[in-house]
Amino acid sequence: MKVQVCIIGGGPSGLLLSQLLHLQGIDTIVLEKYSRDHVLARIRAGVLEHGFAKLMREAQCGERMDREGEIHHGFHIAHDGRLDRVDLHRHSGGNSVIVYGQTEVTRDLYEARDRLGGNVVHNAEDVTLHDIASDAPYVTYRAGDEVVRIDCEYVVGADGFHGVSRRSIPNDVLREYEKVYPFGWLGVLSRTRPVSPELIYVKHARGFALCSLRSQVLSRYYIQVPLTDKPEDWSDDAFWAELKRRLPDEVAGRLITGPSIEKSIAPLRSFVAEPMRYGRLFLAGDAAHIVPPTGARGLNSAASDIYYLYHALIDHYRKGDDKGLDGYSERALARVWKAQRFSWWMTTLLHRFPDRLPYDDQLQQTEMAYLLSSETAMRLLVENYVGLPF
Ligand code: RFL
Ligand code: PHB
Repeated sequence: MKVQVCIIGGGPSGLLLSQLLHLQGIDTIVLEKYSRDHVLARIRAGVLEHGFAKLMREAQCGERMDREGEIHHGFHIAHDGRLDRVDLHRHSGGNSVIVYGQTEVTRDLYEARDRLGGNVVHNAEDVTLHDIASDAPYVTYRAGDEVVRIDCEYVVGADGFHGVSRRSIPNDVLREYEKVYPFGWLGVLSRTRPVSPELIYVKHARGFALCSLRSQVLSRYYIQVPLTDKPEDWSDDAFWAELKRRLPDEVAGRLITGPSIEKSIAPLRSFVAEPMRYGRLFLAGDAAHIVPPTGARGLNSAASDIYYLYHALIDHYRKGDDKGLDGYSERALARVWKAQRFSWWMTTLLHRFPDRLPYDDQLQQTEMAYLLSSETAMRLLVENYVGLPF
């Protein structure tokens, strides 16, 4: 089989790129390791920036997002028993974010791919990249006993942090920058009314917490836990009790609890791989970079990669202009590092670090006080949270 662009990974990055390219008459195949049900069972991001939403609309996948997603003009920061509001709308000059789950984004993208007859292969095992430094790369995968070969012009590695694409770049070319945080987030999804119509990020002496939502009947809560904890260690009752301890009294008093529908622990990590291009391989999304979820940047960073790559491929196929492809890595990384900086900053501001010094506590408190008293500091936060321009 021969296609123009072979995309590895059927998460939001891979599906969005294949949909956008298809609409421009560029031929793609998506190779996904797992079943569709498996991909759609993952609960991840909840906050989308406008740049991402715009791309979804351009991909003709924005209809349900615009109907069911909630526009949020602000969020809250809870600290020292108080609740302060961050006014996204005011400090960004009218911008906001959309609360719409990544699971729904992915579902909409799959449905759009089906509508156009897009080629998405599930349960593609042993995906292997070949000759990516040559002008004739190809990818093989196994379907049962059969090995299938896809010849292509370009390969896009959108196969997440644990994928194979990044590992196909030779060690003497690839540079990796990594920071692993000494804690994780225990997340619970429950069919209960959210405690607040807007998100609440909580800084507390017992550790960080986050009150988020998927809709007015579906809540998503997180608490910071040690890396050694397992989801089975936490009964629903223990989770709700710990969350309540970290919330200001007036918020804890109105928290509605219920059985968890999903419970999982995500370790917190910052990671960047450079370069994001090697020969005919282009990396996009979590395959190239990871952020701790505190700043809600992960999926949104993937969106700018897809935007740059999509336009670079159009320029190549339409005009024979390769400037976009040649500059892709540098351009994408410039924005990726800004998302890294912001996510690290939000994480440092709000979490309790086990090895911190009393000096670090003082700095953290000063940072919070400064943020809440300075319009300039607040604007910096908001500019990054609503998303820097692509
Ligand atoms: P994904 O979603 O990991 O998809 C990669 C796909 O590739 C497949 N795959 C392979 N396919 C073929 N062959 C192989 N060898 C393969 N290996 C893997 C996988 O099965 C998968 O389907 O990467 P993608 O598409 O780049 O998307 C990135 C986002 O998923 C991620 O950045 C966000 O979820 C991060 N994130 C958030 N981002 C936001 O922008 N806003 C948020 O509010 C937000 N909240 C979060 C988050 C991530 C979280 N976790 C669990 C880390 C909250 C949490 C808790
Ligand atoms: C979520 O709803 O899952 C969520 C929201 C905001 C974040 C991280 C996760 O910063």
